[in-house]
Amino acid sequence: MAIVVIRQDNKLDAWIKALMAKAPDIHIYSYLEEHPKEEITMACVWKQPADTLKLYPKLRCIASFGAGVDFIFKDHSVPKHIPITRVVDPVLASDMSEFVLALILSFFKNLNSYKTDQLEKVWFPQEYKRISDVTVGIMGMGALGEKLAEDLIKNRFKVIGWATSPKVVPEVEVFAGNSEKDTFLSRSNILVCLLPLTPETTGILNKILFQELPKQSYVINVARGGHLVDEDLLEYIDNGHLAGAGLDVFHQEPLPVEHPFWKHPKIHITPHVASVSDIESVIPQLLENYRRLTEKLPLMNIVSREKGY
Ligand code: NDP
Ligand code: OXD
Repeated sequence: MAIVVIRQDNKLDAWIKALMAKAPDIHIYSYLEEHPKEEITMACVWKQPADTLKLYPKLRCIASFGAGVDFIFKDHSVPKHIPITRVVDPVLASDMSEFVLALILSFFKNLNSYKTDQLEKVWFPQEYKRISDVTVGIMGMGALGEKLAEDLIKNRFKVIGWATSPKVVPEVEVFAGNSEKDTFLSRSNILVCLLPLTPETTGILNKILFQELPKQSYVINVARGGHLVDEDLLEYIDNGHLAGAGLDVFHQEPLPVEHPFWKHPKIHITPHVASVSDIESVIPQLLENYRRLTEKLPLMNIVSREKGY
């Protein structure tokens, strides 16, 4: 039994080093080195190259290094019978919540546009907005959405949520399913997307949805670029219906230099950093699942292949 670590970014070595330090008795390989493929039972992955996962005949668990698993489902070479797990971590959730809170406050305290004014030496006080003036609508009331809701409530925001199934979340009205989507949208002055990317949610942030939002709403997408129809967002900001957007995720990352989002004064861009898996906090759950695999116990945080998240 052994683990292979597969990720194409510059964090490959750091994760392997940290895993080895915490589990010196487990064989842990980088996918880039020569390794015995028939020994591998667990693959820890982040945006693996297509066709890599089918190389391991004894694979029994594919563990995402992040909360999202869309990149695993997108790779059609991934064997269908192998359980897929994901990260569910309080640090990831509180990091996301802090980030979204910062985006919300920068928007409605006008900090984004004052920064643009500063660069042009423009002195132009804008209408003052308070927390009591806005309702935040969270699309996706899962591990991250619920934590965000809790923190926003602590900060005196009115919060509503949307999920596939009904939920009871203290002080938050949660709408469920497509039949309640429009009511949810009509009350969201700030819309935060924290949905998983699935066939049902691809392109969900489009002009039909924007039209349902109150005028001058602000859209925050910290989930996946595939949720957003880029042209529709530009159209709805430029026609004045939306006040702007905070975007952390994009169809293509890094965002291509010629993309119109870069220079749009009402779009605030960050490079997919809203919440990043913390090595110290995530490694124990990866190793715990490896232990469970070894002892043939049920794995934690398995995603549903049927639902795609
Ligand atoms: P969860 O799986 O815990 O929660 C997903 C939520 O979305 C659930 O409430 C689910 O409803 C709801 N949902 C799913 N499909 C639909 C649908 N069709 N209609 C309505 N609601 C739906 O995910 P997490 O909260 O852990 O993570 C969310 C996403 O955030 C990840 O998939 C990832 O893409 C993104 N992410 C982005 C990061 C960044 O840095 N930008 C960092 C980490 C994650 P129900 O509860 O009823 O099943
Ligand atoms: C994740 C991410 O899914 O960082 O965890 O995007």
